[in-house]
Amino acid sequence: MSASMSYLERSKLHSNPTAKAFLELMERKKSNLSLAADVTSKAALIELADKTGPYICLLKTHIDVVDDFDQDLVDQLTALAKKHDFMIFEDRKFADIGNTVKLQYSSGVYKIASWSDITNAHTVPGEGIIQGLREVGLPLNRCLLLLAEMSSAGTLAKGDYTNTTIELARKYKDFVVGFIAMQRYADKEGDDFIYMTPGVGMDQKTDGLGQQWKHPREVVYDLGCDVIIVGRGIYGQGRDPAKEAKRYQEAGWSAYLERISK
Ligand code: S5P
Repeated sequence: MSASMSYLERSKLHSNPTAKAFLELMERKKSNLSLAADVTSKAALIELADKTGPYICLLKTHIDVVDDFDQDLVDQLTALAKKHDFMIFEDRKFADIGNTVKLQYSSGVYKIASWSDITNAHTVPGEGIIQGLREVGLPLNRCLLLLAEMSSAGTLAKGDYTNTTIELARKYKDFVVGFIAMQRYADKEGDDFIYMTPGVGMDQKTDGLGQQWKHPREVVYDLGCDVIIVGRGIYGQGRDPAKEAKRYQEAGWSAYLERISK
């Protein structure tokens, strides 16, 4: 696929139903913004999702940082996803052998596979991690992103590691629909990966803990990525989350429109 195709055109190229529906949703909602909702209470997470809901295509959670997690939180987030028309991405970053990740994905306190449309995994264990997650996720119509690169300073995910990750994604295309990546990679015949990029912020460059933030236009227009993942730029201290979410939605969407018309 080419970076100049619309999300809607690209939705037709996907066999995975969630990837297809996600690309359609982005076009319908005119949003390529994912909120990284890294807050530690159930009430704060629900409030943030409700306020930013009108502007986002994807709510990205770290469910294990919520102090008072319970099934009602999942029910409320799922209801908000319906109300505002967004999907849910539990940023679990699985990193174990196939048999273990199957259990971590399906069971335990969080039962991630039962509610999260999209999740992600590191490829450090080799392809067994994809096989394990796929056994659980595919029958539920879920899909997976692979971490091909990271946004943090000094990341080891680069070079051969990234290239092998791309090859693994090609091998399991029915389930692996894209990457966490910092740039779009060269396509091979038949590729259509969804690129989601964290480390996006318009007001600051770093957080003092290795995070590096880029402007949405650089990410979507210059580097060809599809979804901007924004956390503290939206809900950080003193910010109005709805106002900031709107600002990031507009910046991300106008960079996309500019890209597809180049
Ligand atoms: O390489 C990465 C991958 C991810 S998924 N770098 C990241 O920062 N992330 C996640 O994106 C991270 O876990 C956090 O939830 C979000 C970035 O948040 P922000 O507050 O720095 O915008």
